[in-house]
Amino acid sequence: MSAIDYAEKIPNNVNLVGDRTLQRALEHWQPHFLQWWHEMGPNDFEGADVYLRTAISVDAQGWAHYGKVRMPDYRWGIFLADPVAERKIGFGDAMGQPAWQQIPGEYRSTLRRLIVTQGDTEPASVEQQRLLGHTCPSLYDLRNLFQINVEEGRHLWAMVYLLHAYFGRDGREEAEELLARHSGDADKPRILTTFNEPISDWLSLYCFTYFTDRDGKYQLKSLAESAFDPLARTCRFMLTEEAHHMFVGETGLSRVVKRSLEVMKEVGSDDPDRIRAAGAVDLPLLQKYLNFWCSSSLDLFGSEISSNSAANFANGLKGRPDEDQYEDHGLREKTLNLVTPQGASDVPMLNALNEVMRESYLKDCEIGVKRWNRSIERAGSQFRLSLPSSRFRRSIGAWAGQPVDPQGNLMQRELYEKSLASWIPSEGDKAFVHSLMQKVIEPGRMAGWIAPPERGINNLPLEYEYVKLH
Ligand code: BYC
Repeated sequence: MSAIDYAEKIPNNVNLVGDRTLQRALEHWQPHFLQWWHEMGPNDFEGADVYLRTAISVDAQGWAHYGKVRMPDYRWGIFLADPVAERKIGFGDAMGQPAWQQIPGEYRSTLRRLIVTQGDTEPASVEQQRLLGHTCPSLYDLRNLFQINVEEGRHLWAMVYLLHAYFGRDGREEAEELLARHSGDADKPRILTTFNEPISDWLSLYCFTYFTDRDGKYQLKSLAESAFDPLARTCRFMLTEEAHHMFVGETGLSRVVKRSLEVMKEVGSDDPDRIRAAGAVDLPLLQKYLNFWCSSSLDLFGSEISSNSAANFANGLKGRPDEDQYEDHGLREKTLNLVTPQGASDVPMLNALNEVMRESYLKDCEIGVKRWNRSIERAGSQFRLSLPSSRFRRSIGAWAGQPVDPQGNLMQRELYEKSLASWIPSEGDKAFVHSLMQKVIEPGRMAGWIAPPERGINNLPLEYEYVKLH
């Protein structure tokens, strides 16, 4: 078990003090990060005391540290999961060879691109969420938002450490660029589309943490298999933090469903207008938000047929999540039958790995939907939530720009354009959701559109003052 050295300016468990040049380079980047946090992080909450969880070691017990912290004082640092002795590469053409502690020259630029793409999403999400504090449904939720934000900040540190430690001057330049691109910026946007979408209401936040953070889980799991051991170790630790983000999404959406069902019972109707008039989210509206964020997040897996994915796997840079569960780790002989708008064809499995991952991601997304539907059924409603087809509203890959309905059927473009407003949130829907977003900050109280959570944080009561505002 590695203890984390909190006596240092940059808390770490990588013996930073033993590499003065790297330490100086990261200490040079640190004030740039803090300036970015000040300008682009949660707006107006720098003086608040937030009940946050901080890692004190990278094992399970190390998570037990909770306390009130002002966010700018949060101890962002560099934490890698403990090394596995004599770890071997677990897939691809170099399977069985020792994992790399340094990057082979020929994979430098590809690995840098992967690390930069991963790193770019972390500050992007903080930027996307920066105004949400002003409309929090409760102090409990506000605290969870800030917990996510500081951890995304730490995930940025994780990638910046790798860039500084293993990529020399190029890496240092990329680390600066990670703070220079901004979500939704017309000139310097974030790299991946979903991270340029505005998150201006809490329903979107719960969808984002349900769908987009779950892409994070899948991508981190596949990078946790990497032959490049420092990347694998840092992703393994990031995954332990990611779990809370998906928890916020799943329980957030469950609470929205629960409240909608209560209001349906109260007004004795499932008429969307009456549910909205009573100040709750009607289920068809929730379905539109699911359609939007799920389809956007499906793009994050890349094209169905991708030479990048084939090379990344064959060269040992990026595996499949939980590579151990498979029997064949080379995949040179396998094919997958893929249906594209051009028809069905067998493609080499190596080139279809983005699709393999997207399919298992969708299965994981189904789990929450099934649970929500069970509570809807128990409440006696006929309505059922569902996930859109992976062909719906795609901007990347074989189905990009195709007029496809949420069930996956190709249709006439004109009808598709007309129908889109009934499948994803219209301007009117967004205006309604925004009208619900009123800040609630009395300890223990909840906004009217969301049910309270089942329990508080770290066994504290719901009435606890999770954020002390000044
Ligand atoms: N938007 O062969 P292709 C997270 C680009 S989320 C814009 O189709 P490939 C988090 C692609 O970059 C996890 N561009 O796909 C969640 C490539 O461009 P270049 C983030 C896109 O390369 C919540 C070109 O299209 N981590 O952690 O096999 C909060 C052709 O690419 C998009 C990662 O993504 C898109 N949606 O796979 C906070 C892991 N999709 O390189 C955090 C690292 C594709 O030719 N990234 N493109 O200029 C990767 O593994 C891969 O880059 C991708 C794409 C899976 C994204």
